[in-house]
Amino acid sequence: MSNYHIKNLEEYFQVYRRSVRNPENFWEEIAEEHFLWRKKWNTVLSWDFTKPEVKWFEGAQLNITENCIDRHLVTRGEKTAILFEPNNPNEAAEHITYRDLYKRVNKLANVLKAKGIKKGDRVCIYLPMIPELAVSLLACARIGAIHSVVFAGFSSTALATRINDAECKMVITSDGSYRGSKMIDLKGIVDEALEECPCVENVLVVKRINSEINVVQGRDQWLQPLLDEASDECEAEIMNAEDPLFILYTSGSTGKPKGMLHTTAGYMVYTAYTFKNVFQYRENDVYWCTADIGWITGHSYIVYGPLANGATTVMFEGVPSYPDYSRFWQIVEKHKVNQFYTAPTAIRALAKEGLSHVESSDLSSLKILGTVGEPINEEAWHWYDDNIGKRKSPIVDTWWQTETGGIMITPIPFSTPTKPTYATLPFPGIQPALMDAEGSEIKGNQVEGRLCVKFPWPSMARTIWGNHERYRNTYFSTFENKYFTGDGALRDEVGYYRITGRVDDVIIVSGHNLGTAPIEDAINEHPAVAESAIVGFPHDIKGNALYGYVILKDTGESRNHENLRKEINQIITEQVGPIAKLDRIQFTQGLPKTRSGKIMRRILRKIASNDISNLGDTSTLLNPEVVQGIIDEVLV
Ligand code: 6R9
Repeated sequence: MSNYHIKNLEEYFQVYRRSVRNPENFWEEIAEEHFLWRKKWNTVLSWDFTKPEVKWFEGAQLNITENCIDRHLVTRGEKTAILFEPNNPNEAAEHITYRDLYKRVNKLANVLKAKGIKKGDRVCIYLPMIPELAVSLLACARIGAIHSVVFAGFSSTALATRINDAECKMVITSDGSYRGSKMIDLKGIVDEALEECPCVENVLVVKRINSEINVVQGRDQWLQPLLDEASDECEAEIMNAEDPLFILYTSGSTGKPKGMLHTTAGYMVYTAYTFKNVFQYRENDVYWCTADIGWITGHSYIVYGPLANGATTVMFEGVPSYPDYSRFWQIVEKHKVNQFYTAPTAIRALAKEGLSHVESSDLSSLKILGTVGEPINEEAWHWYDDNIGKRKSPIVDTWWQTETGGIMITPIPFSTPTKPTYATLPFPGIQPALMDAEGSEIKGNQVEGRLCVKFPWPSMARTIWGNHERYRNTYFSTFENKYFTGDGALRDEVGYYRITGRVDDVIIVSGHNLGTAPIEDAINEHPAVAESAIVGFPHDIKGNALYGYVILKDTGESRNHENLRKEINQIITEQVGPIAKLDRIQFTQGLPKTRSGKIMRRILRKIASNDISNLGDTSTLLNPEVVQGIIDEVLV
């Protein structure tokens, strides 16, 4: 257990220095000691960022589910692996032991096989936060199928795009889902999506809300009867280290979503090692991450990282506001949660509701608090520290991305002194760099620049599914020989990092990454719309909200702007999903453009944020006169 648990700052620096001086040795030691391999590797790492090509633990063979489940059976067979807390607080929580999980995963794996799913096939998973979601990921991994989870809040159009891009043969979904007091017809959404998806042969349906569903003969089947018949033993497929484990889509600044591809061994080693250290997990702890498994945070830190450590991981089906705003804290008390990991947007929403919701619960079990997904503002950080952690529980502000697979910059609790709004120091093995606009690395402290990573780490995405050139172009072409994150950051006087936000056209709303392009495409489908541009503007709870500038076609008729606003948001809901709805829509005559025809979002952002005192240089615009026009419209 030499370097698995970092215990103090001195040890962090020692481990960090070693990890940078000799990365191969460092990761090899961790991989050797803490995992179950069918065969060891020949080479720890080979890499070339110009191609880009990165391979970890080549020659090794393993199955990640043997690491997440089988090997725990001897000592932890009766320990709770997944603690399921349903949407309805009156429905009993479910304690799924490692032995139960083993059986459920193997049964589903056998069902998938019987339906013709083989190693390398893609399976789309479109499920709410119920145990079958985690079980589905693991069942795919058991047989070497590549899972592609689509967040169950996405619309049928967004789902269809993702299914087609990965050419999924199967969809696993449910009749519907509970979200607070609402019920959502997931199967209906799948049916609509599949009208556009000829590649899907089978749909397996989990029964959750007992609703009537439309059954397409020969395609759709209820899952439970198939599970009842299936054996609970399924031999694990032996996977090569670099065999794909999953695809997960993330928004890009332009074009369709990017299917980030993660592979097996490196992802396992990195998520397990970061989980153990960032959350200082001890054997009998109860760990809860409130993310949805539809996002990378759920993949890495609800499912794979915790289970690889034999942890108890809570899965919550509901929302923080149902039945009321005390729900999170009641769950913490009920299950005596020790580590609690959530997003700044949730913290801000809960803070707004007042302390009475917090004070009614006993939070004394909490030891470590975490945040992820967007920069946390100082006020929210202090509210979290004062009222939830009672200034005793360190806050780990963890910076990372779908692309990075695991946590990259973070304090190590009880080792790294925290500082509000700072993600602090790189995790061992991570070599960040700040770059200036000319492409040179900015050395020293008290500097600000674009955040890059100079050296590979085991859980980095290996490609964009079906489009390696786009992968190279997006991440490895801006700065030579470096992975570019798309974020800006500053480094303070002691070397702590603070992430300042995206420097591209991705907008983070309530912690969800939204690309401007698909939303603008949706708006432009409205028959009255000629052109549109969206930007983010600061929002108390969501962090950013969306502001749309819309140019209407000149038809000579007068239009009812309120109705148009509703219609535009309706189209966005259908095409992208409700999370992408616009908070404000301004109908305008023109958009500021550069001479090459690119919309100058920088100016639109400032106007949307009510910050018109310093719009910067507008003289290079093709049409500088439209800027004043847009400002005047706001003032009316
Ligand atoms: C894990 C996850 C990635 C983007 C990332 C950055 C923002 C995430 C952050 C943070 C400041 C943090 N981000 N964590 N910004 N502080 N602690 O969220 O992945 O959904 O791909 O988003 O989120 O802008 O580039 P993903």
